[in-house]
Amino acid sequence: MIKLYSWTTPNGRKVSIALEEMGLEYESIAVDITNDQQFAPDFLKISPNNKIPALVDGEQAIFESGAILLYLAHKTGKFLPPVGTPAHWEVMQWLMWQMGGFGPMVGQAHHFLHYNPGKLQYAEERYHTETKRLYGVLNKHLGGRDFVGQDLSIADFAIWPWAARFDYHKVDLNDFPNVKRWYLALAARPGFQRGYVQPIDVGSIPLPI
Ligand SMILES: N[C@@H](CCC(=O)N[C@@H](CS)C(=O)NCC(=O)O)C(=O)O
Repeated sequence: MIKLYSWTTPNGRKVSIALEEMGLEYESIAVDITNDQQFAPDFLKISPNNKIPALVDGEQAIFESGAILLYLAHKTGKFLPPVGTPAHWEVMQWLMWQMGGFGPMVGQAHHFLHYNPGKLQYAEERYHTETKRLYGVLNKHLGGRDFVGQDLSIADFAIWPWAARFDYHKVDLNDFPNVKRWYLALAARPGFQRGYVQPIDVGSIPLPI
């Protein structure tokens, strides 16, 4: 059976949501990154960058959430349109947008605004401004659409768990109505709800007022 090594963070939830939506059986293994379990020698063998998520499927071990999402999409033939179609590249470009921007920049916003407030005003402003800029880009894209791609895809699985931390990066989803509509619609899916509470349940999906 597939083994998912993960923790209760956006990057971990991307993969548990994907596994749930794909209907794949998996064992969810908690790697408590607040207690340095990501540095355990056995974990470093499958995730040499000492980060969750990582996945083992038989002989295949794989780390980096974007690579794992692509692996699962290729394995199942689900949630990624065929290579060579415009729909495929639309999903890929938004997946890369998340991996290169919406994850790293919003992650920095969490570091300065949520975990270390008041320590460095310049950094707080820089990452808050960039986070809101990225929300603006996503909000514009989602105008008149239900999903990031033409249908539900690994791009939604990648982006949504980061938006679920809107309170950490101090974004009011009411300022981004298309993002809010998309966020709430996906939050209502049983697959997202099951994936959100992996590998341990620390509370249900946050809903904006
Ligand atoms: N680019 C990586 C980022 C993974 C990542 O930042 N994971 C964090 C939790 S969300 C982590 O494991 N941090 C532990 C550490 O840095 O020691 C991915 O998308 O998989």
